[in-house]
Amino acid sequence: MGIGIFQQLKSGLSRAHKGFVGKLDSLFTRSRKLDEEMFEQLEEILIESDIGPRMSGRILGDLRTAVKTNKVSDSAGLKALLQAEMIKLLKSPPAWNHNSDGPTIILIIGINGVGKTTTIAKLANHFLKQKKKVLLAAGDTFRAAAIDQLKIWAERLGVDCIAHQDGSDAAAVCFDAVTAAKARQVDILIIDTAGRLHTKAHLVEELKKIKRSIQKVEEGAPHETLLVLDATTGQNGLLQAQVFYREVDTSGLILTKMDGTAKGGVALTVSNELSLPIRFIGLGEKIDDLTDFNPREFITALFEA
Ligand SMILES: Nc1nc2c(ncn2[C@@H]2O[C@H](COP(=O)(O)OP(=O)(O)OP(=O)(O)O)[C@@H](O)[C@H]2O)c(=O)[nH]1
Ligand SMILES: [Mg+2]
Repeated sequence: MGIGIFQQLKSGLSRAHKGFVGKLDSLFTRSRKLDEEMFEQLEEILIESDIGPRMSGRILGDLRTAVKTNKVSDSAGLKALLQAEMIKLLKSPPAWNHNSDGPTIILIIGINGVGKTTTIAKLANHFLKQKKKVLLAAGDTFRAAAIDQLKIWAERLGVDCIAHQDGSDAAAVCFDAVTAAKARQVDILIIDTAGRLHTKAHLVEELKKIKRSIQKVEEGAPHETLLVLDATTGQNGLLQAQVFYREVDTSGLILTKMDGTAKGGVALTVSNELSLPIRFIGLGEKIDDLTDFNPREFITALFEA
């Protein structure tokens, strides 16, 4: 891992570090003995850090066993075991579903305000750095100004953006965008979508319609459908988002605003409860504030930040 990326992770996770590891350290100063009372307080800290009760219970169970097997008797040893346990629970994302015969099409979904459009700009920047040819599509035709927001990013990044007028049919924009992506031989097409429509049912229906229209041009697309979640929402909100998007096939998650949360555990909860890999995390509002997700780097940075 590049030292730059690790530093970026550490500074982006500094609030989460203070919140979570700060609590751990103060517990370990208070109670040096690894007794039942200490384990109970540890479980409380995990729950307060947005690791759900179920996962916290599981972590505690594994920790108790590991403490015995490894004959750990001090808090430093326990902290190391906890760190290892958290890395284990965050499964590494599987290989990216890359389209070798044409554009890789990434559909970005998520409720309003979670950071979809900003993340699309960050992703475009990420792929541009890998010398990929990138195209954007303004599939949020519902919210006034959404199209302009994406166009401005596209201009700044020097990439093209396929857009129709406000209020036009999002599925038609996506159809045009995939057609253009193929004709222009782009490597990556990233599609923005609305986070709010008249009703949730409309939104789900629109996303399904968008997928159908993409598939009319490119079979097997979209290659990745990434659900964007705001890490500051708290785990209940995040799990609600999942219920909402259950009907839309999703291949992975992007957790935004990790810089804004003091509860680092949210990553563990969402990827486990939703059984989806986290692909990227957002660490700020700037274009470079996005990193690939890697469990070991993430947890190490959280513990060390
Ligand atoms: N601190 C922080 N802010 C972020 C991050 N990602 C996005 N934001 C901010 O979140 C706000 C909403 O971002 P948008 O990209 O407009 O969100 P959206 O999901 O496209 O919103 P809608 O189009 O309304 O559905 C903006 O102020 C972004 O700057 C992040 O990783 N960290
Ligand atoms: Mg948007």
